[in-house]
Amino acid sequence: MTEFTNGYKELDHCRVCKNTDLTTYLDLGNMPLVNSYVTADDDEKPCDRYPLAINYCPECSMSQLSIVVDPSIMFKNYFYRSSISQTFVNHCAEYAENSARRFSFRESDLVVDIASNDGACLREFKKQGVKVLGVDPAENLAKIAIESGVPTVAKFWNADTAKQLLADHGKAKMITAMNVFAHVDDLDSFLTGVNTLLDDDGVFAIECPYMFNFMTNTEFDTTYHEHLSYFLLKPIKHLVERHGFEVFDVMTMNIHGGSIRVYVKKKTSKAWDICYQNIDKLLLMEEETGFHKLNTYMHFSEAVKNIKEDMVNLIRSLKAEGKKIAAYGASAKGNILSNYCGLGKSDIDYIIDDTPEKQGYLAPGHHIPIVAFEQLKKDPPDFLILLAWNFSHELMNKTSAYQGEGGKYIIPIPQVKIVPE
Ligand code: JHZ
Ligand code: ZN
Repeated sequence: MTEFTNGYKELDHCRVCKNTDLTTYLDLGNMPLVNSYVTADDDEKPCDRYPLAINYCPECSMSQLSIVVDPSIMFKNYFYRSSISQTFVNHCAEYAENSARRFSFRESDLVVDIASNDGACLREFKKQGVKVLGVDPAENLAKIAIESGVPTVAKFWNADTAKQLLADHGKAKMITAMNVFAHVDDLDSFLTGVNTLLDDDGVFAIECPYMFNFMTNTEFDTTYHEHLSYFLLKPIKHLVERHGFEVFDVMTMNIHGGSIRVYVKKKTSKAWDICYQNIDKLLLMEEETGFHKLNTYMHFSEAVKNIKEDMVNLIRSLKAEGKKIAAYGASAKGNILSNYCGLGKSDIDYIIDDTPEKQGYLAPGHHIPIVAFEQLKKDPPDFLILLAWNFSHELMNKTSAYQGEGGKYIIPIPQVKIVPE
């Protein structure tokens, strides 16, 4: 019997501390699934929509969606490819080099990446001379990763998968979890699995979007059904400690709109020194910024409404002047931003995306067509909305010819602005 009714279940307690007294501070209404791209044949068919709202837990300061959509609907066939952004690939290369140095990798060491996508991260770790193994439920992505030389098991990560991998591959020196921790409902099973597969002196590193950037830059469009949790360091620390781990270092990074990387070890391990300074500094910053007070979150909703209003007003006035508008980056966040602002085919002619798997499809909700880069030359707009605003720099570099001919950009986050003004 499935635990999901109509594809989702309500979450009536905090995922971290189990408290049942939660408060909603952001409600984006019913939104489509951001990575469920639509074929041209289904253009007339409305997309399935699910409630999208964030709840706050006053006990442990965790923010989490009010529902959980059945992960098998979202992740089995997944179009998002992490290797499409060079900025992200460079980030992974730096991560791998840094890890090899800091954790003294040896040839016999195994690095396991949870939610390894198309192998982007592990290809970089492999260059450091270690053994690598990817785990990802998307069969289409596992196939791409394997073809590129990254052994990958097409499974969801959980306690059972870890037992199987332990039997087949032995213990891991390092387990990386990039942009997956926020996607997981049962974090207890997730961490039990890490405990099983991780070497006693191994390193587990969680990387995920950081609540500080989410809140201060009003990155509301990174709210979607895949992102079940919106993390501060405090609840991560609480959670891993409950599972016999210890945070030994933490850093913030300028990727995906601002992320946090948390280094974790087994409590019993003496292999890695604890960088109390970094940990305490961030915990204090979280407290001083007001992240443990519900009131801080209540203002967020107003800021979100302001962005919507600014965006809608700008697009409507440009359309009234007869301007042509397109977008770049059929990203998950872009699909939320455009759907929440009620933008559609009459506002945005097309969305460029370099991911071959997305091209030819329609974006979820409003069904705006997704096209290859060449469309920009064939049919240039007056304005290009950077829906993947987290990669604005890379997108603007790629489109320098468009800009050279007078083309302008609209960057929606943290405030709606036209570039150049
Ligand atoms: P991008 C993803 O969200 C999905 P998305 C996921 N849920 C997650 O957790 C976050 O990342 C962290 C395209 N693009 O990375 C590629 C180009 O075409 O901002 C992507 O479709 N050319 C796992 O989808 C999109 O833009 C380029 O040069 O919001 C970017 O999506 C570049 C740089 C990107 O994440
Ligand atoms: Zn809680």
